[in-house]
Amino acid sequence: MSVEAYCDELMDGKGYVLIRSVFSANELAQANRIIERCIADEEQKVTHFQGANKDKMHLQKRVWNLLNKGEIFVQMVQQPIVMDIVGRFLGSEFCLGSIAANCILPGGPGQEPHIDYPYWDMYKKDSFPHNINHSYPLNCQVTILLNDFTEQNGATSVFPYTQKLCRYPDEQDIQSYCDQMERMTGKAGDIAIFYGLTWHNAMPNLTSDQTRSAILIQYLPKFVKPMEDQKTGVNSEVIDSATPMLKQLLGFDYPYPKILDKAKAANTEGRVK
Ligand SMILES: O=C(O)CCC(=O)C(=O)O
Repeated sequence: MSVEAYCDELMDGKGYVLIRSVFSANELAQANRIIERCIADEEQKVTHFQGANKDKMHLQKRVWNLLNKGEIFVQMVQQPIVMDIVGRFLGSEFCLGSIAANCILPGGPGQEPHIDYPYWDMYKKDSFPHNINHSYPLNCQVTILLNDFTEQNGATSVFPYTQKLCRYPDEQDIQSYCDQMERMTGKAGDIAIFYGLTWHNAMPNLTSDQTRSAILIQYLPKFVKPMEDQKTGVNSEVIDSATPMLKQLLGFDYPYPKILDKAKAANTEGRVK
């Protein structure tokens, strides 16, 4: 499939595509080893989208800011096929909004259907620009399957074509569209690319012995503020050895906001008397 065809599918087709066998067993092993260590060490980290069952929230773990956690994530975030597709979809100077792991442990409850940043609070429609619609995208998500995703272990669900509705799903929407729901099942190393306006959610992990882990990468057009603060959150060692692509992703090539007169922000030199 061509880059154009992928973009058409994200925009006007189902809103998501699966690409098989993008990452090798060796790359997955490196990523899984680090993430397993992080989730063993850290306090439970709940996701920003909660499922219905609060008693089981500790069975979902999130590891944020992966660029600081290992070189493998620095490589994954710059995967060349993904760079081509996202660069066409969001414009060539796109940036990184977030890279995190989402692990659904056995018995983990999953999430409710939602849309992703910067659309994440679109239930307040009035806080978004007049006439906002899906026709030019402010988000592109990539999910890297770190182990096989099955219907049993909580493979992400997705509601095809809902990106075109450009709205946060309510209870009634979910009832009306549930027959059309599909699952992003696949093998470890596959990736899903989707437009974050497409309703989706992690599903409950019904197994008793398999953790379902994914890396979630959020890409944004150059002018949208990243969700994770890349410039201050990413370690200087990562920044100092960054490729030109990574520097772009971290927002170093984009000059705004900027002070455009001689006055310094913190003093009154520029005040007109
Ligand atoms: O892990 C998943 O399957 C989906 C996670 C997700 O959609 C999110 O946390 O925004």
